[in-house]
Amino acid sequence: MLNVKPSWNSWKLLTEKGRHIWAFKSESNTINEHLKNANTLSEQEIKEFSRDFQFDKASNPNSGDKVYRHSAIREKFTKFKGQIPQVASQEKQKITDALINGMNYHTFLQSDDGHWPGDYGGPLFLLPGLLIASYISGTPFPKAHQEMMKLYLFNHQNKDSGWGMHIEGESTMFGTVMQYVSLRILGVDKDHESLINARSWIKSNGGATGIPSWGKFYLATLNLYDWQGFNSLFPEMWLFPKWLPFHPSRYWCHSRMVYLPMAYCYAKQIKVPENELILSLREEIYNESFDTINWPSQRNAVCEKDCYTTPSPVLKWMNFFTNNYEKFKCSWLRKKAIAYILKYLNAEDAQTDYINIGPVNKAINSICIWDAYGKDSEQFKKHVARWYDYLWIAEDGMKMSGYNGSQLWDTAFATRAMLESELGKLFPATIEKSYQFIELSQIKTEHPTHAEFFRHPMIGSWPFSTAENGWPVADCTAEGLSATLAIHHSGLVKTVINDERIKQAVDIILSYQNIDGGWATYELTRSSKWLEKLNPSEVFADIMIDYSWTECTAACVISLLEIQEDYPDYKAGQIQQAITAGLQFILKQQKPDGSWYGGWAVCFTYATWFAVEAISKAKGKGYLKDTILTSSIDKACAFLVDKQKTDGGWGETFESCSKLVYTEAVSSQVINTGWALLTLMVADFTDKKVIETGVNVLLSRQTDIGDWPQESISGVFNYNCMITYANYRNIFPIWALSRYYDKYIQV
Ligand code: LAN
Repeated sequence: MLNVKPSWNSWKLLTEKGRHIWAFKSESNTINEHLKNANTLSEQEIKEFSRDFQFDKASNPNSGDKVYRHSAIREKFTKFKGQIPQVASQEKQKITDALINGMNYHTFLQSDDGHWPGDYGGPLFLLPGLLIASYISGTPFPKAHQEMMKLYLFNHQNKDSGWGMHIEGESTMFGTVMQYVSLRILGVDKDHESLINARSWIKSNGGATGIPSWGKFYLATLNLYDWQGFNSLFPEMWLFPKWLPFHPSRYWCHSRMVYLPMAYCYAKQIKVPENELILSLREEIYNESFDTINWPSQRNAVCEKDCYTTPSPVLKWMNFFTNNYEKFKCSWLRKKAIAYILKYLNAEDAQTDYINIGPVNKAINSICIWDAYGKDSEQFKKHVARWYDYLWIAEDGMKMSGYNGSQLWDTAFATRAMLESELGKLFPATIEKSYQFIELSQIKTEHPTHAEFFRHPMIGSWPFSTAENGWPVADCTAEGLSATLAIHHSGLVKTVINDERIKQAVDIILSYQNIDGGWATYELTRSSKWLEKLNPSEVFADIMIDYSWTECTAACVISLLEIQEDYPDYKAGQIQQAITAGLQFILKQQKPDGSWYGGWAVCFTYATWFAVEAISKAKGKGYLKDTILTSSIDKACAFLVDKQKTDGGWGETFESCSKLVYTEAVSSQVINTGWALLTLMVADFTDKKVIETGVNVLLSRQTDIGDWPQESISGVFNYNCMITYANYRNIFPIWALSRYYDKYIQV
């Protein structure tokens, strides 16, 4: 069982239609009251926090989501009470029992509204952004939250006293300066030992002038860096004619929505007034005296530990022009640009009910709205209310999530994993609740300003998190649809998502297909790859446009294949064409060694699973020549067999993602093992020994209550930043065991 610490119990997760917020010592279950007791924190309680949220990063930087999991199973947990099917042999019985235990445990983690809440932390540059927004706007977090945030920041300090981009990463200037400044904002004294050491890391690596551009931006808003040292964001570009191939409406929506509020802050040169803390920090983070720094020459200075993408000559030229433009800019045009940007920011706030598309623009939009309308404005208050949607508590403290959660995504996967075999039907109440959540999360209306602000149509789609977040995602729509179909097939629920809604989802999926045959994330690919030459981020790759991805494409192809079975008459010709082009795209992405690179999880085992799942489901149905499909599958299986570790499992590290080559983990990982097993089984791989030894790894790692251990980090974005998917350690072992049961055990 969990090694439960007393003060974990003072935090309670409140959930409502997918929204989740941690409340401190809350007697009530309503989200509105979650802050009621958070400001009265005694010295005694602070001591208890630092005792109970001690975390040993050295043994594993990944927390196990123990606080939520403990609260979910406390008092309620029981072993499975139903009838466990008796199967032919003892070996098979062991697997059946493990599957039931695994599902039984996971059902206890489902919240009343039907989704699976979980830790979605990992990146370390998110919480600092939010803290900076709270500092600039003079809106501090309650005491209880502040203490928990401090603990998180301290807990993730590396041995060398710096911090990484993400919890598993080596120290970088971006990570270190951002956490350092955050701790100071939270009131930690500069003579605290950890800060003394962190300072020496910063100074010995060249000082904060070498922080990458996103860090320069945050420091500038804090008046810790001169805006002169920041390449122009050319706010006027938002007034460009829309047909231009480099108009910002063609950027990947995440870049668009981050550079939008950044441009506002840049145009307004927002900075907090100097005060004691700021003056002191200016002395703490630089190697030279603040007043003598030659700011313009710092614009492209980046600490070598942070460099992931090098700025292209085109970007350098563009910066040359836009930086010079600043000297001669026309003030009415600038005002017009600011007005347009503000209108756009308001639209994004309204469309997402102030959640915003993600954690970065959440923080920066808050700063802009505070600047535009003031601290007491309704708009700013609505922003602040949503800060809490992004905060998560685990045994390592309070972190900022990479999104407002992964609600729909995890629910769809968990449901499909369970329903892969008949045994899932032993949990009808869980499936019923999942269905309610999936139903609730399908987007039903279009926002009035969606076309004006370049949004892809969304009626019938599913988002990654909640309907309120309201950004449709191509593969989340596919997963939502596949899960819906699986639930309908199970016969466990009364159908609410009717044919019309199913068809709307199909239409959305079709509308998302790119001309290269693949599917991207939130939108169509709206410009060409050369735009990447303008990527100014230094720390992320491929962020400028929305690219087609193997995983997104496979998810869409799979759901369309399922639709063809269930709704054979619906747009049959168009769907057939879409599937064919999708398969061709997937085949083209296969590496010579038989694997596929995964852009959204770690890594080759993930994308290989998606690809092989799609190809195997399509085989024998006349889409492409079966010989081509078979040879692709065979190569993929050979790849996996080659990577199987001696204990029978598979394991990759996050470096697979950033280095683009398969990087084997020291020990096998249950999540990678799950993906590899799912692949081999869907491929009907003939050497059953390979599969059995893999299954044994899953069985041997399972805990008494049916959980699996949290091992290494399993999610990624933009190649270089890792993100936690806490539910994956349950979902994928369950899914693999379900498939095993379905294929080899059930008679
Ligand atoms: C996500 C999370 C989900 C993910 C999948 C659905 C798994 C993927 O198949 C498509 C892309 C998507 C939707 C995705 C895109 C990038 C996100 C939104 C994230 C990884 C979560 C956080 C990340 C976002 C960009 C983080 C903020 C950082 C910036 C660089 C703006």
